[in-house]
Amino acid sequence: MENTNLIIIIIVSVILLTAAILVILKLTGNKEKKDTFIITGICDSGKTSLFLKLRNDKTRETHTSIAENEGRFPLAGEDEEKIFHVIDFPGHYKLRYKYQDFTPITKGVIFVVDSSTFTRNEREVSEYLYEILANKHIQENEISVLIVCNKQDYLIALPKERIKTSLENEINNLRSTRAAGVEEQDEDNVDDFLGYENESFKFEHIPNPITFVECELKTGNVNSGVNEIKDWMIENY
Ligand SMILES: Nc1nc2c(ncn2[C@@H]2O[C@H](COP(=O)(O)OP(=O)(O)O)[C@@H](O)[C@H]2O)c(=O)[nH]1
Ligand SMILES: *[C@@H]1O[C@H](CO)[C@@H](O)[C@H](O)[C@H]1NC(C)=O
Ligand SMILES: [Mg+2]
Repeated sequence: MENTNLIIIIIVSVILLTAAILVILKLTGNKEKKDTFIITGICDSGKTSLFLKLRNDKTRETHTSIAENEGRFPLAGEDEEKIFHVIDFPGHYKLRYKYQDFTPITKGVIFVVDSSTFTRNEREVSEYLYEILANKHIQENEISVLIVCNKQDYLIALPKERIKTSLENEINNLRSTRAAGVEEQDEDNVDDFLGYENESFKFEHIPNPITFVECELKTGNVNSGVNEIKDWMIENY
């Protein structure tokens, strides 16, 4: 008799405990909902121009001190039901690490490059991209990264293939000098070595899907590349 009571108590406890665990998992799962696209890149690359092109007129915009622009909106000219949370970060050196606060809820990273000044800024651009790819959340969640090679309207703009190769070479160099000391990033947040130790760095060696697109955001050109960016966002939605 006492035995049956004990068994009933155990069974009830197990059921209650399982229910509690499921509820907790559900709650924390929701909090970490990944729906954010972050737009990053060094100063003047065209981040704000891109943000404005993606947004449609019906945007309900919210401003915060950390971002230049932030909003939840359907992409201009696309399905109104699909609401994207997009944050345009300022590229100023001091604010550059702010994107890290959002990597736990990031769905995709849009990294904007000025293709017309790339040669001059190669090092700075590569260092910034390196930091992003080395971020713990970006790595663990294998976040997709879109590299937008902007300002293709300039004659001197480098094509995306050239930018890709240069970034790979720079990241390869950075990787070997990196181990010594990491900058302002949280040490827990970074894994310093990208790619295979036995081969020179290639984007194909990391688990994150990396895509390159060419675009021009200033001109009204219909083939401006903005549609490719939107398609990528919809694919990663
Ligand atoms: N020629 C040209 N200029 C661009 C293009 N995209 C942006 N710009 C200009 O580059 C400057 C910086 O753009 P902005 O979007 O403010 O860059 P951010 O600092 O990354 O937000 C602005 O003067 C833009 O008008 C482009 O595709 N072609
Ligand atoms: C280097 O290592 C990776 C994974 O560890 C492996 O897939 C690749 O074949 C290796 N390459 C060479 C040249 O040994
Ligand atoms: Mg801006």
